[in-house]
Amino acid sequence: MKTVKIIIIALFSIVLGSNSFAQMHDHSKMDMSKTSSDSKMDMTAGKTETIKVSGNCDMCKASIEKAAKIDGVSKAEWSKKAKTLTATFDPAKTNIEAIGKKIAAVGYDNEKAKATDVAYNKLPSCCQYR
Ligand SMILES: [Cu+2]
Repeated sequence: MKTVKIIIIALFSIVLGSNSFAQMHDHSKMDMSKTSSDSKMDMTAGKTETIKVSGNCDMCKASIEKAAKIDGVSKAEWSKKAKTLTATFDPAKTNIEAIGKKIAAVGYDNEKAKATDVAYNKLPSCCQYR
C-alpha cells in the first residue's frame, strides 16, 4: 500500500512538473515570437502609407509603381481592384506628397496631386481612366 502511495505521489509530481514546464515553455515561445516580430518591423524600417491613385490596368500598375519608386521608397504596390497605392518609404528621405507628385507627372491622378492634361493624354488609350 505504501509503494502505491509513493507511485501516486511520484506520478502527481511528474504531471505537475511537466505542466509548469509546459507553461514556462509557452511563455518563452510567446516572448520569442514577440521579439522576432519586433525585429521584423525594424528590418522594414520606414513609414507605410496608402493613397488613392486612378488607373485601369496592369500597364497602369507597372507605370504607377515605377513612378512611385523614387529615392527613399523601398516598396510600392498599386492595387488594380482598390485603386490604391501602398508605399513604404524612409520618412527622412521623402514623403507621400512627393510620391503622389511623381505619379501625377506620369499621368495618374491621385490623392496628393492631379495629372496635367498633357501628361494624361500621353497615356496609352487603354490606360485613360477619365
Ligand atoms: Cu493602364
